[in-house]
Amino acid sequence: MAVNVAVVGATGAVGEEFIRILESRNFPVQELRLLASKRSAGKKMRFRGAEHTVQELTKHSFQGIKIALFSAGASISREYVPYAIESGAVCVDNSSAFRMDDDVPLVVPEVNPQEIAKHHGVIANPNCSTIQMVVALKPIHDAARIKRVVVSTYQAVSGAGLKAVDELQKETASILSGKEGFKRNLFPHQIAFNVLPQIPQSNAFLSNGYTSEEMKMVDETKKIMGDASIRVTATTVRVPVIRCHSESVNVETEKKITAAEVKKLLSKAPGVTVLDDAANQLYPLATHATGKDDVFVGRIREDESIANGINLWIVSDNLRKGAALNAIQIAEMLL
Ligand code: NAP
Ligand code: 3JN
Repeated sequence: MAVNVAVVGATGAVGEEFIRILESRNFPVQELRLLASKRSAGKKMRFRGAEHTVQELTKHSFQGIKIALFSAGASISREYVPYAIESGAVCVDNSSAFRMDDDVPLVVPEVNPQEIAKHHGVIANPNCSTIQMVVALKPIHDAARIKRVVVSTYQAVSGAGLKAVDELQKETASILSGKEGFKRNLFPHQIAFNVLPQIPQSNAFLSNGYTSEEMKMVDETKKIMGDASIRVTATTVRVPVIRCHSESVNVETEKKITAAEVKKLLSKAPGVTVLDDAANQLYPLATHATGKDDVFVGRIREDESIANGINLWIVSDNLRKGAALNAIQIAEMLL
C-alpha cells in the first residue's frame, strides 16, 4: 500500500539523494512532501517525472504523513520530530539528535534489523562513517569476536553538505587558475590539495582532544553492534574528494581469523562487495563506489604486529549507504 512520505531537508545533499533513491527503488509513495527552510520554499524538484514544489517546514507540515525522512541537522530534528510523531508519522532521522538515546533504535539493516520493531516513533540513522564500518565488521564480530578497532577515515566533502562541495570546487579552480584571494566560508583551512584532520569543520574538538565525529564512531559502533565491550578509537580526516568515504580499519579479534577466512565471510555478507586482487591492483576506490549501494572492502590482510589482527580498506558512498539509502532501507522494513 502506498503511503505519504515527507522529506525534511529535501534540497540538501542527503535530501536530493533521498528523492533519487525513493524513485529508483520504487518506494510505495502516494504523496511526496518536500520540506526545507523558508529560503527554498517554492523551489521545484522532480520526482517520477513530475515537478514538486518545496514547502517551508512548519509544525503543521506532517498532517497525513506516514513516513518522515529527516535530514536537516540535529536542531531541526529535535524541534520537529515531536510534531511529526504527534501527527502519526514514523520518523527516520539522519541526524545525531537521538542516536544515543536509550529508547531510540540506531539501525543498520544488515547489522541490527531486529531493533526497528522497538521504536516509539523515531528510528535513528547512524553517522555515515560508522555505517560503512559496521556493515563490514559485523560478520567478523560474529565469527571471531572483535576486541578492538582502530580506524582512520578519509572523508569526502559532500559529508559536510552542498556548500562544502561548492567550496572545494571553487577553491580548486581558483588555485589552478593562479588567482589569489579565494575566500573560504566553511573549512578552517584550504581543503583543495590538502588533508584536514578535523571533522566537523566547526566546534569540532571535545575536552578529550577527539572530535565529535570521532566520538560518534566510538559510541555508535558499540550501540549498533550491541556490544559495549568493543574498544574503538578513531581519527576522522577530510580529504579533497567529492563523494565516498574511505576508511583504514585495524581489527583485533579474540579468536584467530585468517585473511582468507575474512575474505570468504565478507564475500557472502549482505551489502558487502569484496574487491581484493593484489595481482591486478584491484581494491575499493571512491571513484568506483560513487552512486553504488554496497560497502566495498579490500586490502584484506593479517596484522603481523599482533596475534589476532586484520587490516581492511572500506569504501562506500557516504550519501547513499552512509545516509539516504540506509534510511530508506529502514523505512522499507517499517512498511
Ligand atoms: P546540506 O546540503 O547543507 O542541506 C541542508 C538541508 O537542511 C537543506 O535542505 C536545507 O534547506 C535544510 N535546512 C537547513 N535549515 C533548515 C531549517 N531551518 N528548516 C528546514 N530545513 C532546513 O546538508 P546535508 O549534507 O544534506 O546534511 C543535512 C543533515 O543530514 C546534516 O546536518 C546531518 O544531520 C545529516 N547528515 C547525516 C549524515 C549521516 O552520516 N548519516 C551524513 C550527512 C548529513 P535550505 O535549502 O532551505 O537551506
Ligand atoms: O562530515 C561528514 O562526513 C559526515 C557528517 C555528518 C553530520 C554533519 C552535520 C551534522 C552529522 C551527523 O550525521 O552526525 C551531523 C549531526 O547530525 O550531528
